Amino acid sequence: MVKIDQAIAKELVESAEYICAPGKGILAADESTGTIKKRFDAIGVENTLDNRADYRELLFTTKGLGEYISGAILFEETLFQKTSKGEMMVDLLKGQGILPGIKVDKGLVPLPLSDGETATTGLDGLGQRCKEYYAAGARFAKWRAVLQIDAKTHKPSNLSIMETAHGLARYAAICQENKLVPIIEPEILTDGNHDIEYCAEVTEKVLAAVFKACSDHHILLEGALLKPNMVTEGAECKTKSSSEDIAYYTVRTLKRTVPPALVGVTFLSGGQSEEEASVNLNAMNKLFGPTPWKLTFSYGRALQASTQAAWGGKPENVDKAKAVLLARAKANSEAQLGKYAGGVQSAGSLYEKKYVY
Ligand code: 5MM
Repeated sequence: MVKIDQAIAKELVESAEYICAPGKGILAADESTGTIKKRFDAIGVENTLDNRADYRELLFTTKGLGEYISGAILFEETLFQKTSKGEMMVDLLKGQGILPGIKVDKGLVPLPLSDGETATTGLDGLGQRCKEYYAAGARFAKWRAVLQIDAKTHKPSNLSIMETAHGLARYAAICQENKLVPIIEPEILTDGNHDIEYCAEVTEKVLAAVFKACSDHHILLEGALLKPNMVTEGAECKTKSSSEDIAYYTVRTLKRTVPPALVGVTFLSGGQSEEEASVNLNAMNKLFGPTPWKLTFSYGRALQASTQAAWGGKPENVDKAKAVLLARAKANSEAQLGKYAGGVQSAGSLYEKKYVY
């Protein structure tokens, strides 16, 4: 059995545990240039380098954010970017006790000879990039694989599951060798009319394959994080599950597949509204905790939608937008502790059909 260097292992464990401290979670602010354009289009902001910097400066200078957020995932541009005042973005984060993270995948391509399924790219040269990201201050990384779900067309196919598991495990090994905690993100999309039980079945199959591949690739689970979808019904399913049902099926699926050695599960929000994402996380921790791994958040849309709407690209709205971000971060922090009472101001549904970009 190949063993990871003990000094590296120690650092990985410390970083992963830091991220999963009680009441803390991750702000996923790693939208690629194309994705942030969609967010900016929705609020009438032009997608320029300066506007992207202004927006991310707003996020990272929100006073008190570090009380609820322990890590922020950045797009490569942001990791090396300065604010208008010449400060490095990563220094803003570090000043708040927030670990900088980096999205290292290079996006999706069609999986050849499949029925429209996708593969994630970015393994070539990843080791060298990880070294540069670490030198720039990153301490964890993220790689997103995307799977479709459809009983009629047998999706995800075995090929898609194998590709996902292998790609995530290879990426995780390269990250760990380079002192970055890997966030392993196999996202099963919510498109479709399937019920929650079918989602549970598929999620179980996918996670089992992912952790088998992690074992084959000698991943140090004590220095790694999983970023899965919650188990829910499809977006077009007529029967809507309660947060208790979502929590039950999600925790049951994790217990069947995720080794207790893993440090934490940091959920994606996957098109849930901000409030749903908080309430569902709260239900898991309140009704089914404690679990062997921390259950927390790594939300993109569900932490930023109201903030973006409040900002609208206007300097005079910056303080208001910061207050909105802080309120949602606090709500999710409480949800991590199973103490969220609900009702904090939030945006409506954030579902996007075919979130495959
Ligand atoms: C913030 O969005 C992340 C990057 O998206 P692109 O690669 O499409 O630009 C995304 O990976 C995100 O971290 C996860 O999907 C979770 O985000 P949500 O919005 O589902 O919580």
